[in-house]
Amino acid sequence: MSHHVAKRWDIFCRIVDNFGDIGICWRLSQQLAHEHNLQVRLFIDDLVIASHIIPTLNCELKSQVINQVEIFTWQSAKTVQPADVALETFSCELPADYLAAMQGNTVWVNLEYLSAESWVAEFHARSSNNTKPARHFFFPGFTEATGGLIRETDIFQKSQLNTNKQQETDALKVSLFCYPHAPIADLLNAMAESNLHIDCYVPTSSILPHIAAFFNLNVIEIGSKLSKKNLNIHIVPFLSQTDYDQLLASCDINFVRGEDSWVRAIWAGKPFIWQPYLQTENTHVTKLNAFLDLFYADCCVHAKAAIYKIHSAWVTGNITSDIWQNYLNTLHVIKPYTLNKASQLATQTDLASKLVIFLQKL
Ligand code: TRH
Repeated sequence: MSHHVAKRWDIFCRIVDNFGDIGICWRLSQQLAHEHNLQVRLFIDDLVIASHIIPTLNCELKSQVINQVEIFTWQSAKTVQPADVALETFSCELPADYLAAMQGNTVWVNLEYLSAESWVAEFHARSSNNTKPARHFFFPGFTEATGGLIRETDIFQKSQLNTNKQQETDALKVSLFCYPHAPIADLLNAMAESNLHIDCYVPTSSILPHIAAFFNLNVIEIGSKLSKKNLNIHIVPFLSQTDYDQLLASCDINFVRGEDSWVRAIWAGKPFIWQPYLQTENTHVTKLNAFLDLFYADCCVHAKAAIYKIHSAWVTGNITSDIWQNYLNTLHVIKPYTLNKASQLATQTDLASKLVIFLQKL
C-alpha cells in the first residue's frame, strides 16, 4: 500500500444543463483547496456558462487561478500531466488524451449525483476494474454509510448568524428558485390569497417569463417589484453563491431545485420545498419521496401530511390555496423540525472530507 498523500487533484466538469454541475464543482474545488490544502485544477468545458457561477472568470484565458483553484479549459487537459487524483463528475467522461496519459499513478474517481434512496449506501465506494486504471464510484448521501453532503466547515454556523440578523417584520419571506415547468402561476395565486403578507424574492432565472405572464407583462427587469393582493414579488439579480446562501438563511421558506441549491437550503436551516431535476420514468418522483421519507421521518403526522402534499403538488400537479395555506399553518412545527434535522446532518462528516479519507484508504 502506498503512503503517498494525494495532494494534486484534477476535477472535470462538463456543463450538461443549468448551473448544478458547475455550482457543485466550483464549490467542491474551493473547499478541497481551502480546507484540505490540496492543489486543485478544475477543467471546464464551457467557460461562458461557468462565468455565471464564477463571476471573475476570464473566458478568454486557457488557464487562470481564482480563489486558489487553477481553472483550465477542457482542451487544456490534452497537454497536462495527470494529477494524483482525477475526479470525474457526474460521469462526464475524462478527455481521451488525459485518460491515455493517466498510467498507474492517478486514482480515478467518479462523483455521482446526490440521492436519498437506500441503494446509495450499497453502491457507494465500489470500484470497476473494467477500465485501466480502475474507476471508483463515490456517491453523496444523507447517511454515514454514503459519501456525505457538501458542507463547508462554517456554513451552518454562518447561516445561523444570518438568521439572527434578520429583521422582524410581519411579512413572510420566501425565496423562489425552480424549473419553468413548475406550477408557478398557481403558487403565485396561492401566495396572493394567503392570510399573511408574503415577500417573495426571485433571483433572475428562466422562470421570469412565467412571472411576467402572471402579471400580464411582456418583460420584467431586475429590481422590479410586483404586487397582487398579499403577495409582493422582488426580482433580484442571479446572486453569487455566497449571497444566495445568505438569501436562503434570511428567508422563512425557500423553494429550491436540482442538487446544489437543495443542499444549501438544508444548511440554511429553514423550511424548504424541493423540486428535483426532471427525469424520465418518474425517477425524480422516486427521488423526491425517498428524500421526504428520510428527512421527515421523525416529523409529526400532521405537518408531514402538509409537507408531502405541497411537494407532490409542486412537482407533479397544481398548487392550490388550500395546500399552500395548510403548509403555512404547520410552519410553527416545520421550522424547528428543519433546523434540528439540519443541525443533525451537519454533525456528519462532509463530502470533501470523506473524499479525502476515501483516497487515503485506497
Ligand atoms: O441549476 P440546477 O437545476 O442544476 C441541475 C442539478 O444539479 C441536477 O441534479 C443536474 O442533473 C443538472 O443540474 C445537470 O440546480 P442546482 O443544482 O440547485 O444548481 C444551481 C446553482 O446555482 C447552485 O450552485 C446555486 C447557484 N445559484 C447562485 O449562485 N445564485 C442564485 O441566485 C441562484 C438562484 C442559484
